[in-house]
Amino acid sequence: MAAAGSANEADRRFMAAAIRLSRRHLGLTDTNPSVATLIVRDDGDGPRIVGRGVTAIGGRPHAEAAALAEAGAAARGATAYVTLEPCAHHGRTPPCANALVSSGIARVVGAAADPDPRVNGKGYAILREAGIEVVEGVLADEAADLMRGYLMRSEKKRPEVILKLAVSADGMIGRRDSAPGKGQVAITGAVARRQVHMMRAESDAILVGIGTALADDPSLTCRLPGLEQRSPIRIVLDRDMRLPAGSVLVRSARDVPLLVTIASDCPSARRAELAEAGVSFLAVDVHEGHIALPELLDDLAARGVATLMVEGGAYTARAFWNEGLVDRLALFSGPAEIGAGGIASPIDPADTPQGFRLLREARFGADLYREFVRSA
Ligand code: AOF
Ligand code: ZN
Repeated sequence: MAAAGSANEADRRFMAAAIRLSRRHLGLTDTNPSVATLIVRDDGDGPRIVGRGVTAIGGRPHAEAAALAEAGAAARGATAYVTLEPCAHHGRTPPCANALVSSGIARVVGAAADPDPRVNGKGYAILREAGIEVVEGVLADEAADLMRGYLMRSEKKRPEVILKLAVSADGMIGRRDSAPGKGQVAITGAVARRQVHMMRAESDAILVGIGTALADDPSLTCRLPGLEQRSPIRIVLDRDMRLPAGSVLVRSARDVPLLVTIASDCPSARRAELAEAGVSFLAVDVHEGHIALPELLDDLAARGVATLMVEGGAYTARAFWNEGLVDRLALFSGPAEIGAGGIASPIDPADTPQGFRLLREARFGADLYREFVRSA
């Protein structure tokens, strides 16, 4: 039986590199998390990466399989860095723990634990039983941070909700009575908007209220050069099915999936027309005039959504926030003022919201970005 083993500085460095690699397929691995594996060997002349892998687009093969294939015979006696506990189940691929054993790997350094009941400690146990030295939990929080949607969906059966909020210098998040076509108020600048597109690419779904869909006629796609194929499912909260067939959202429904959530008792007169354009529907209950958000989140998780980005508008943002459904707050503060007719932010942009902690802070052009996560 191998010793428990402990992590050293090089372990943390390679794990940090593996975690960076795991970002590559965020939002592209279906219900599977985007995991990375690095295989490192040291033949006396310093450590060298001989294999690297990331969970494939669509979720399979797993990261370990790709890294072992690249390493080939060089895996024998090497260390494998895995950002998630290697799987122990015969799913659509054989267990990665067994593949690591067969490869002759001598040591496995793992970051996050896998709550999937088919794994959940069994992966590490297989490795230990085979005499492999296992070190668990190295940079576990950093790895889990990138898999939080997967972890949330596995453990709580609902997606992680990221609220993107842009607050003006005078504390507003939008303007009231916005007429179609005239309602757009740019709070953030171009650099911050690119960051938002990156966040879209890394999410499974992006949601807006019908007010924003009517006022802005947005496309809600990721338009970063090279990442155009990474647009997530678009969701519109549209109790009464008011979304026009001529909207940019509906016209692009054949290219990027569009899900319209409607009241269960919504008359279906327009349904055929929108369905013809490629729109899908999700009927949800309405409580006191509003779509029941917790129920909607359950339904979305069941459909495989692990990370949901809520982009607005003001009412939708307030609803998610006030119902305590936000897990992560992506807060942009811009120098512009909205003035009369503004809708006040539910969050004071100068403070850390209660129950949250600041995860990172950055400047995008003239805008300040702060990301808060719910404290455990
Ligand atoms: C790994 N390496 O790269 C990933 C893992 O549907 P399957 O058969 O692909 O199994 C999905 C489960 O595999 C998922 O719930 C999680 O437990 C694990 N993900 N495991 O060893 C990987 N992505
Ligand atoms: Zn696996």
